[in-house]
Amino acid sequence: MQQEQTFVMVKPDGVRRGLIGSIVARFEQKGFALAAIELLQIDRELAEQHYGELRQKPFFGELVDYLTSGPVCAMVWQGEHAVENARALIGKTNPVEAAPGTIRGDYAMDIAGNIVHGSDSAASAAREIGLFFGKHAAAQRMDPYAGEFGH
Ligand code: DAT
Ligand code: MG
Repeated sequence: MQQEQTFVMVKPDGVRRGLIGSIVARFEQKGFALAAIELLQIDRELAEQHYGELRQKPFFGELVDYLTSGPVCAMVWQGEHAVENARALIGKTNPVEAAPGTIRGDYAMDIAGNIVHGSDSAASAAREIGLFFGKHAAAQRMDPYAGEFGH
């Protein structure tokens, strides 16, 4: 069995709407194994690096604003054909086209707020896992609940 890892992230509106548990449940029920999970507030530099290939797009600024608007839940999920299986579970980029039964099809209405990210290839997964779980990211990490709960 060929094991693969993929990077999945619940974006800030998914976290705000309390959808982390529902999204995690879908990955577990599908058969993925959770390899890493962390709630973190990312800075603009990390958001820009993550979506670097979209830098020239007219919506890039809004995309970075969106991704840095609150904590995200970064995850690594593992299993057979993890990249393709995760993309199938997540559904098409535009929630209007995402089939009911997929995460975007069931929980999102608009492309600018499509609540979840999944790597598009094994190479992207390796790059994104390094960005979010590598040493550099760990050094930059902020406590999303700083000041609350007696922190
Ligand atoms: P995906 O997230 O399905 O891999 P992508 O990599 O092409 O899609 O784009 C990354 C994100 O950018 C996407 O999840 C939402 C946003 N986006 C893409 N196309 C957009 C558009 N035309 N208008 C606004 N946001 C867009
Ligand atoms: Mg993409």
